[in-house]
Amino acid sequence: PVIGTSRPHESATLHVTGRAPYIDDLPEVAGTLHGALGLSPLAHGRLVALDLARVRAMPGVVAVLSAADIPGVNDCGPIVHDDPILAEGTVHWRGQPMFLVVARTRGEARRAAALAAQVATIEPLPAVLDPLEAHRLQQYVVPPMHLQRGDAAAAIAAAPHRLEGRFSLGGQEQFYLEGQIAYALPQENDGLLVHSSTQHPTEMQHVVAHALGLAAHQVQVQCRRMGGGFGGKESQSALFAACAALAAHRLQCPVKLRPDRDDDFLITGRRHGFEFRYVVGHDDAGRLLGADVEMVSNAGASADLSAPVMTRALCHFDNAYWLPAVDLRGYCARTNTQSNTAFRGFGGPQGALAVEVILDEVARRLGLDALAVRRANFYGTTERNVTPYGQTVEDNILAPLVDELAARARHDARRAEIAAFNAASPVLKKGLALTPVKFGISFNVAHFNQAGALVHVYTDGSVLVNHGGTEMGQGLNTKVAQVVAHELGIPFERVRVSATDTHKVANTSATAASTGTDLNGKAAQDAARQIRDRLAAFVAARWQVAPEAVQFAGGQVTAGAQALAFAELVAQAYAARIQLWSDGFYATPGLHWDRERLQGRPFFYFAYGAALSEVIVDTLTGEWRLLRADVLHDVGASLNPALDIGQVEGAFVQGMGWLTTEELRWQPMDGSRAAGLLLTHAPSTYKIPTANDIPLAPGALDVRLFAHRNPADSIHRSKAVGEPPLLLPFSVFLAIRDAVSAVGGHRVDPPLRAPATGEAILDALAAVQRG
Ligand code: MTE
Ligand code: LUZ
Ligand code: MOS
Repeated sequence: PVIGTSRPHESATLHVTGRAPYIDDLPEVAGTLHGALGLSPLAHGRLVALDLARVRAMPGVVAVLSAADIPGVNDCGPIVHDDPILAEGTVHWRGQPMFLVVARTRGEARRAAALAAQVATIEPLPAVLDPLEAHRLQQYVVPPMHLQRGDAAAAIAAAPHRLEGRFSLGGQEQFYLEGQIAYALPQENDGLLVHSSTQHPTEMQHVVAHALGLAAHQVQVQCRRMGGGFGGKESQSALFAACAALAAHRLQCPVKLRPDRDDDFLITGRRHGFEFRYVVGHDDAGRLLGADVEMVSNAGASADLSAPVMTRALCHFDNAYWLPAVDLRGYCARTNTQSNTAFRGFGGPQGALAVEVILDEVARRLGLDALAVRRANFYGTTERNVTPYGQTVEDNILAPLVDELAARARHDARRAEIAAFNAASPVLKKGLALTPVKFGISFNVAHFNQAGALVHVYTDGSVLVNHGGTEMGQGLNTKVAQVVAHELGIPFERVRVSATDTHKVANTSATAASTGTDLNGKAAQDAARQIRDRLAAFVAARWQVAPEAVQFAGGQVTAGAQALAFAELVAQAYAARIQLWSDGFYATPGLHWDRERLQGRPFFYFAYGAALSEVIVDTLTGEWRLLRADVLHDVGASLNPALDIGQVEGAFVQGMGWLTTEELRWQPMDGSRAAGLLLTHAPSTYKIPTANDIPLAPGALDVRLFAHRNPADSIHRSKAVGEPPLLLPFSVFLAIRDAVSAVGGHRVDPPLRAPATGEAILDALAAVQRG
């Protein structure tokens, strides 16, 4: 069978042999010019003048373009239109592009662009880097949001126990291995072809068309693959696509724009850091009775996707738990930093980690096992099963999933073993935590939940598929090819998926919110079914059988004893003038959402999972290691277990990096030369996990898939996998907290911030030792 089997990624061989072409590998058309961006040297200021003549005089420079050269709208913001492509009037963060240099070579363009600080006259304005300071100033990129159920204040007042606290959570750089890039080529009659490394070709088409004053049908955007996106190329690929297109259109020459890693860090935003303030009321069993939470996200300089990110944060504060009364307020603070954007989980991880930290504290206060407190709060199956945003949780499998993991990974026994170890080990302390995940699947903006596909069957029986989704390494094209091969009953190898292209499938959504396979798999299935139905009707008439009796499997088409090779049938159908290609469409059913009240049914279904992590912490140095992690994750009926396990492992390690080693620091506005600079703008100072950070012992990162079929009518009853497992390494963070609190005999709650760097761990240890 082709569904449910572990096929390698469609480009696996190309990836590992270095033969998978990314945009910078495409053969350059003769006459290609290269762009580089001149960046703001200040975090905030009035842009009074740009002496571009000096830049134009640099060797190799062909043109220097600024906001005034944009013929259409100077905007690349995805929802709120507050994001200039090139700065106009004001600069809002240190690194904001002010002008575009186009030169014969990339080196010449970069050397000329490096004059930015010398050629810009900027009158400094006060800059705010800290989201809490912006919050005090009531400086937001979108209006505050409020999600409420019941009377939280009354529930807290009436509760047997009350807990109050704060939690600080850092942002995260996507660190896609292929950086942002666009290559724009002028086409006949004012057309443009833009190769863009983007999760959202249609959005790139719109931004380019608006910026240049063109119609959408003049702009073709193509993306064969990305070397990772992780949300960072959902909206923020637009600035690069627009700049390359602007120069190509103006100069009528091909123009490539590939910022280096440092510029990519300085220009683009990342995961929103969050600051939480909470008050909860709970009972003796640790059940949360009321929660009053303020979430302040660091939105950066513009709105970008901050509003839907905050919506998802608010709608994932419940994580796996029934919360009878909540009062959740979300503030997207405007700061003078890069504009933060989508990153795997899209606010969900931030919101859900807050409740996990709260439950961890509740358990410690009550002297109860944290897993017991979590279980006491789980959503029910027939009652206690409505989310604060009004959606009933109909597919809850938390209890059996967590029971299975806890048994397999010997949770209770290991708790006791760790307590014994810690009692005998004054310096090295072990910690353990088991955390669950519930993650809502669908875009929380209902109309994005649609997709299209195009399936061509050629007369030799080979098949070409285009769909609206983009391949960023996650294996979407492999899964869609599996779906089409299954419908037509042909071997996987007979199906090829080609580049995503706005000239083939129109009006696509971003490949995001983990919905790539759910949406595009269904659309491709629709297209393939139409072709199969036509072929079935054709052959049924010849064989004198009912069309439903015709089977497509194993490269054969059969009805009873009659059989024909698929390729032979296709050739005959072509001769009989049967249409051998089709489009397909899908829109997720049953979704509705009231954006003002934050109520409705935003999600088609939920994906679940749980992880148990064990760490060891050196309490003298703050160093630690992950000793073992056991994961049980729900992907419904897996379309491709190898790809799904790869997604779970990758998300686990990526989420672990976010919560432990990846720290973002900006130079404070201290009057120094570096004021406002993102100091951690390269791999030398920003530490992502490596292969050495996974547990060393063989099999010690043990990822398994929960046996389950999606009760919702998803593609072959599978579930989305891209983002939900990013929440699994909450268990690593809380295991570190557990180890730190062991120092104080688990009497003191460690004030451990995230990321739990060595420094943060030492700070928390010091606080615990003070008592
Ligand atoms: N996996 C790889 N290898 N590279 C990526 O960039 N992005 C993640 C996830 N897995 C990503 C990835 C994010 S943020 C999302 S939303 C989903 O993949 C998008 O793809 P899907 O909807 O097809 O799962
Ligand atoms: N909502 C969501 C969105 O849940 N995930 C996304 O990636 C997204 N992107 C844009 C707008 N809403
Ligand atoms: Mo993923 S953050 O939805 O691109």
